[in-house]
Amino acid sequence: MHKTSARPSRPKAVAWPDDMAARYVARGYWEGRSLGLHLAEAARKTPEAICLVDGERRLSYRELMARADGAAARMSALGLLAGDRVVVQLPNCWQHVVMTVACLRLGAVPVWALPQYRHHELSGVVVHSKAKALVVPGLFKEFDHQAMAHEIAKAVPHVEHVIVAGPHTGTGAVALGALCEPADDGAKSASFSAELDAAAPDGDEIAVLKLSGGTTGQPKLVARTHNDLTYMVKRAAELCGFGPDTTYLAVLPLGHGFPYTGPGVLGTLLSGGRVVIAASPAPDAVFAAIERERVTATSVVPAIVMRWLQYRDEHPGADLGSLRLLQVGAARLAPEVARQVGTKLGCSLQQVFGMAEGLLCLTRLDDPDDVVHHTQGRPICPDDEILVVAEDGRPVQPGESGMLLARGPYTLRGYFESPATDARSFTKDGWYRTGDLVRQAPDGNLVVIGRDKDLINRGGEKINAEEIEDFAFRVPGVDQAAAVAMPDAELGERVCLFVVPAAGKDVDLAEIRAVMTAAKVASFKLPDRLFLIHSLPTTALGKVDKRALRAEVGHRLAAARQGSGAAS
Ligand code: J2J
Repeated sequence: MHKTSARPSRPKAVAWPDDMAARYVARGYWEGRSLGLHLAEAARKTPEAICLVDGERRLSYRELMARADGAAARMSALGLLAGDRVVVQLPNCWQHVVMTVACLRLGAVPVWALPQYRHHELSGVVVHSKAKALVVPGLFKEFDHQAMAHEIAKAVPHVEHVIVAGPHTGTGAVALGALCEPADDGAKSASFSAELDAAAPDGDEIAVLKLSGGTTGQPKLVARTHNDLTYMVKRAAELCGFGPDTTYLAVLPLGHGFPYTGPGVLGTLLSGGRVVIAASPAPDAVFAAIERERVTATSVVPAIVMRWLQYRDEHPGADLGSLRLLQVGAARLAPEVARQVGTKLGCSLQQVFGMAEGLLCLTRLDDPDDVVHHTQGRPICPDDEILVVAEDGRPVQPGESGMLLARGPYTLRGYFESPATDARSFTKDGWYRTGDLVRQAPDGNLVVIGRDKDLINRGGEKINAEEIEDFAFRVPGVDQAAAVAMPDAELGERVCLFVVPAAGKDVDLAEIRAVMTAAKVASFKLPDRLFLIHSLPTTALGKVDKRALRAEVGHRLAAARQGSGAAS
C-alpha cells in the first residue's frame, strides 16, 4: 500500500512559557537532546550486556540498537520520516521495544495504543494523531488486528502502511519481523546510525504521544517532548535506584506509560539494566520469570498485586529473593494490601501516582512504612508545582482536601492539537487540572481521595462515563442513562449503568452490551451491571448527581446481598 500525500510540517507540543523553559534548562532538567541519543549512548557503554529478554529471545544492547536502527532505516525507506506518527498497538513483546527505540532514533513519534482497543478507539487514535503507519499483531487473543488495521487504513487517507507482527502478514502489509532485522550491511548500517545521531530531533520536539486515561472515540493525546520525557524517566530511575544491576519485569501492558516510562522499560535501558517482558500478569508465570531471570523490580496495578498476594499464600514455593522493588499505582491501593507486600513478597513497596499528562509522584525507597502504606508519594522534581484548590479555584487550607492542579518541567501545557479541550483542562496560568481529589500531608506526600472527572477506574483502565452513556442512548427504550463506578473487591471499580427506561419499556444489560460490541468498542468498557431507576438524581445546578448515584449503587448492592431482590 502506498498513498501519496503532502508532507505536513513536524507537529509541536504546546510550549512552556519562555521563562519556565529557561529555568528548566538552567537547572539541568532539559538537556536539549533526543531520547534516542540518550538510549544510544547508554547502549554504547555496555554493548554486550543483555538488555531485553522475551521468552527464549535475549537481545544485547548492541543487537537492540542494530535492530532499532535497522527498523529506522527501513521505515525511512518506506517514506516514514521524523515527525511522522506511528501507532503501535502491540501486545507485550520485544518488537514493541525495538519499534519504540526505532521511532525515537528516527524522530518518528510512536503512539502507544492498547491491544484491547477495537475499531472505535483505534480509529480515533489514528485519525487524531494523523498517523501514517499502524503497527499491529496479526491475530491476538482470537481477534484479527490485521483486518482491523486494513479497514482503518482504507478509511483514513493519511495511513500509508500497515505493519504486522507474526507469521501471517497478508498482502498490502509490511512484515514487522523483517522490519526489525538488524541492517544486513555492516558498513552501511554504521553510517546510517551516524546519520541518525547527526539528524536526531531537538529536545523540544515530540518524542511520543501518550493517550490520556479514559480514551474515547475522540481521544485526548499527550505530546511528551524529548526534553520532558527524558527528564522524567531519568529522575524516576534515580529515585528507584535503577542501575546496571536492575532487571525490570514489564508486566503491565506496554501501551500504558507506567511500565514504559515510570521509569519502566526506558528507565531500565537508560540505566544500563535489563528488561524482561512478561506477556501476562498470571502469578504462576510471573513468579517463575522472577525466579529464572532474577528480576529486581516491577510495576503493577493494585488488582494484580492482590492476585499475587493471594497466590503467594497458596503457593509459597517460588524464590522471589531477587525482587527488591514493587511499584504499585494507576489506581487506589488499600493500606491493608500495601501492608502485606513487604512480608509476603519480601520486597519494598513504592506507591506511584502518575498520569499520561506528566506529574509523577512516588513514595521514596527510604520512606517510613506509614508513608508508603498510606500515601501516594510526592512529586519527583523540586520544580514540580502543585496546588490543591477548592471548587472556587482558591487554594484550600494546608491538609484539607481539594482538586489537584499541576505544572512543571514534564507536565503538559496543552493536549495535542485540541484547543477546545485545553480551555477546560487548564487554568489561565497553565495549571493542568488533574481532576483528582487529593489531600497533601504536612510532609508533602499526597493522598488521592477520589476524583472530580467523570471516569471509572477499572483496575487501572480508565473509562469515560459519558462515552458509555452515549452508547446507552442508542438502545431503544433508554430515556436517560448515567454511568458510575461500582466498588469491586478485585478491580477496585467496575462500570455500573443507571438507566431510566421510557414508559412501558424494559431494557436489559445484554442489549446495552450488544450495542457497544456492534459499535466495535473495547470490551473492558462494557458495563458490568445495570440498574433501572425512575429518575436520575440531580444537583442544585441541574446536573446528574453522580455522587448520589454512587451512594445508590452501595445501597442496591447491599440490598442485593441481603437477597431482597434489587433489579439487576
Ligand atoms: C489513585 N489513583 C491513581 C494512584 C493514577 C505512572 C503511574 C500511573 C499512571 C496512570 C501513569 C493513582 N492512586 N496511585 O501514567 O506514568 C489515577 C488518577 C490519575 C489517572 C491517570 C504513570 N495513579 N491514578 O495511571 O493517564 O486519577 O496514568 O489522574 O492512565 O489515574 O491515569 P493514566
